[in-house]
Amino acid sequence: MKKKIALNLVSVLLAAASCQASGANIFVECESFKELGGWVVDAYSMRNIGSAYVMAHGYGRPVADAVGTLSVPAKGTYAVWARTRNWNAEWTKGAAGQFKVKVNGRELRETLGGGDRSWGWRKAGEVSLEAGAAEVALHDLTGFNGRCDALFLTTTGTRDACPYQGTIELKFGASGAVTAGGKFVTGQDKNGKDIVYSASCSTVLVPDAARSASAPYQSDCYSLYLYFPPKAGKFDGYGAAISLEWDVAEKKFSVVEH
Ligand SMILES: [Ca+2]
Repeated sequence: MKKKIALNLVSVLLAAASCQASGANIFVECESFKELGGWVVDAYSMRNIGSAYVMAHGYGRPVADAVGTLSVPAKGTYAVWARTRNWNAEWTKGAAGQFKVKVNGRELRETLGGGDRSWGWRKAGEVSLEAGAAEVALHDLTGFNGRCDALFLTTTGTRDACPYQGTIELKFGASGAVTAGGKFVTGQDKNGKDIVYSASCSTVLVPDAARSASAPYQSDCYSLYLYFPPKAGKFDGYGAAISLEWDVAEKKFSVVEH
């Protein structure tokens, strides 16, 4: 369920579950899987999430599994997170595109594709893995456009929250433009020190000069997305997305938390 937080300050910090990430992390893009099965690569949400995703386009019949290979750095119990969304949530309560994640042929507990319409990390389950290669698969259940962008397996944060979260800072400039920056803890180095990534978006929301200064934003819904460019050998590639609503009467933004 959505809730709103009023933004009255020039700058506001959104504490999105600060984390103490450590241990082993594995990140994999689903569109890079060695076999896509019946899943197709779609780039429709590139502007919002910074990546392509795979989609089970089966005209109502479940499609064949998409299968990828993981390189597991260390033995352990891994929480498995999938970046996905419920694409039909704004029209119906049910989820049309449902799927599960399989690791080494075993289905994980949670059915994915439901919940909120926005893209986010949803927990697929937990699995014990040995160091070395492992096989991961997306197992379609409905054949009706389930979507998955990426998978993240981690030996930390196995209970409640994906550890790949952090803090987003919004800044409202004098011109009405909104910029955002953020810091995310994405792991620990060999000395146990947090690895903190910073990112900024310089031109996220720019008001239309043709509108009045008091109500520069016409549409009522905006999304901000922080993107961490991939670096070789490190887990990264994504930040987080937030949604803003412009209240015309109040002339201020609200942050919509999904
Ligand atoms: Ca992707």
